[in-house]
Amino acid sequence: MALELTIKPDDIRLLCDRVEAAQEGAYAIHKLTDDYPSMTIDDGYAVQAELRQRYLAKGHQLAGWKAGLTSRAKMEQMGVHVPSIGFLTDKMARTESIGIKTSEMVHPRVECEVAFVTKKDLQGPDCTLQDVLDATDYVLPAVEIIDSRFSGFKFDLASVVADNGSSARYVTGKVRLNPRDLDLTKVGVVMKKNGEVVASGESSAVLGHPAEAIAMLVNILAEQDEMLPAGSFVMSGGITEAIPVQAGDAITAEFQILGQVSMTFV
Ligand code: 0L1
Ligand code: MG
Repeated sequence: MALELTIKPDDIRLLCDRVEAAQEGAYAIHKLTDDYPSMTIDDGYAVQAELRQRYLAKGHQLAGWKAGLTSRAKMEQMGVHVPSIGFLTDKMARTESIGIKTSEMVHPRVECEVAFVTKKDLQGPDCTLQDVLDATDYVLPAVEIIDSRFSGFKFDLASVVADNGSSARYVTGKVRLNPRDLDLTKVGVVMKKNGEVVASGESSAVLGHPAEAIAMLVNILAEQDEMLPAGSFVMSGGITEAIPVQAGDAITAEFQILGQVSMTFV
């Protein structure tokens, strides 16, 4: 099953130029549907695929995938009703010990996520939660730093998909657990900014079960004639709403059972 496009290939490339320049230059642009009101989610995925090819051609390595907008809190926060996916590269990965530069982003926000690493290929279109659990090597805690390139973090689904689901940076914690050794619907998280609790939630907020978000991601990949190979790193989506950060902020995400992930912004 291939994407059904309503925008011509030349215009897909032009929209990709805009998104790529805004991501690399860390500046805000207006949402793509302002100029292409008929743009569909499939058109957005075509822009995202073009962006991925461009980054890979520049030598970035594909590091994994992320499911986005997978909780009611996130959908309500962003005014959309369907989850999305985006790709992750090695250039987006950050460690806990080195300050994350806010000057390289427009208006970053952080969110707590359960991440998965797979040990078997996963192929849609009928991938299920159980398929994901059977294919999971381990789960680990993660914080995603999202950064919509659209002014005021205001967009529609087609635009945000083209902007690679606002992917910007991510940090993982050290604990790795077999998914059978914990109840993945009951991982409580508390996010602290500069020592103050700013968000909290439970992993069931992610489509009822974070593995459901991974299954959804695999099924969306199938619509693009792609699969999720064994060894993939995948983030399942924010458990709480995303919290704005700026230079000087220290963030700690405390996950029940999965430990904590900390980072500072400079
Ligand atoms: O990871 C996410 O849930 C982000 C998806 C895109 C929407 C946003 O920028 O909040
Ligand atoms: Mg996210």
